[in-house]
Amino acid sequence: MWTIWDVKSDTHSSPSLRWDIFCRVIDNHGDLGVCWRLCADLAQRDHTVRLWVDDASALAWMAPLGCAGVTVYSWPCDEAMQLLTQDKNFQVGDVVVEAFGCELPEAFQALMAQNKPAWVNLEYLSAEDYVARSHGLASPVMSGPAHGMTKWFFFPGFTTETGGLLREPDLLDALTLTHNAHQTRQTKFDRPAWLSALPLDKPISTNERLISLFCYEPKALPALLQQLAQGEEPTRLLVAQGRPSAAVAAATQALNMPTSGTGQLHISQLPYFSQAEFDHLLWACDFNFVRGEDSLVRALWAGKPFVWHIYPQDDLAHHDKLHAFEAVLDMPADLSQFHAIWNGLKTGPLPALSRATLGRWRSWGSQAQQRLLAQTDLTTQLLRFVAQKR
Ligand code: TRH
Repeated sequence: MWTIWDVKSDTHSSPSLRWDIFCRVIDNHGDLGVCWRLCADLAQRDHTVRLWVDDASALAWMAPLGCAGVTVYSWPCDEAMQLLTQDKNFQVGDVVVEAFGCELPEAFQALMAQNKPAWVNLEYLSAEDYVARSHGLASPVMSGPAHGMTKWFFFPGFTTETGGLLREPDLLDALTLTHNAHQTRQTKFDRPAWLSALPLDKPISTNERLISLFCYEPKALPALLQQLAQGEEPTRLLVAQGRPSAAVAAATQALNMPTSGTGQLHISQLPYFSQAEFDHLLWACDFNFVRGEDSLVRALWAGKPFVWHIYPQDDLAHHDKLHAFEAVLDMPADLSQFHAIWNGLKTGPLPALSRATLGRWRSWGSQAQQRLLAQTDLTTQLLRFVAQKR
């Protein structure tokens, strides 16, 4: 079972490598979401990946078809890992990725000490200044079975001094932007066909403005629902499963609003999508509410206006993180104000999502996308990085 690494022939400029990627699911879906995107991107570039994860259950909807070149293993308990690594046929990969500082099993580390793979600690995404300072730093291992080895910090980010953002080589093909006579953007993605295939309670009509909702439990959610219900045009709110759906149910109940909305607002529940379909949702909507880490990046690639619900931290460290993000992408002041209220940094009325406002924010979303497209993507940077470290 462990012997055979299905190594593909080296047809690309960088050699095909064997990767061991370790992921612990802390909460929500971002840890696994980011790791899966990385695994699939590497496999698409002819690498072979073993993903070790302590809770792979979300892959049933995130990646129901799996991905050729990626094998998922449940993270074994220490004893089981010890047995595994004692198997003479078991080999450590060329690169080991410890995602988000998850500690690698000691038995695995012991094997690494013999085989000396490149050891990368993939960190969380932030726009804060420390990222550029810390990206690529060495962390000598001073104790334990891998004593004497070096771990390397790899920080995703929004500037050229960082490890960049995950962006698959073919993402742009699907998103290739052309301009029609009215200068509205079109993509190769067939939006009308995709929307009409959605399993919704009521078909979408062409005059409806589409807003997706993927969030935690923002205090301002009832205010948003009220604003949309009283808005100048009909809005369809497409609500993601899980916490967003529960938050909307609580908000409608608090407002004494029908669960399907009222006035200009119609609320529809979405199914759990695969990651690819989730991307399509972001491309299809006029405005996206996203959260955490991975959906933020995908909202940026969609080039549409969006609001980010940042992962809240007890020590309020997310406040600085949010401000750094707003600054690095020159967010318009009223969109910043929306973020401050949505994320609970301020109270007050949410800026109105009027047609004119969304138009301005759309230009910003498009500029942000273009600016980030000039950056080398994370996987390409990671491949260059490990080539220097092996
Ligand atoms: O789920 P999240 O809130 O994850 C968070 C963050 O990553 C945060 O930084 C981390 O500390 C915390 O988890 C533990 O949001 P995120 O990062 O956007 O991850 C959601 C993933 O789920 C993303 O890969 C997209 C995917 N997804 C689907 O594939 N289908 C769906 O229907 C939905 C709603 C999401």
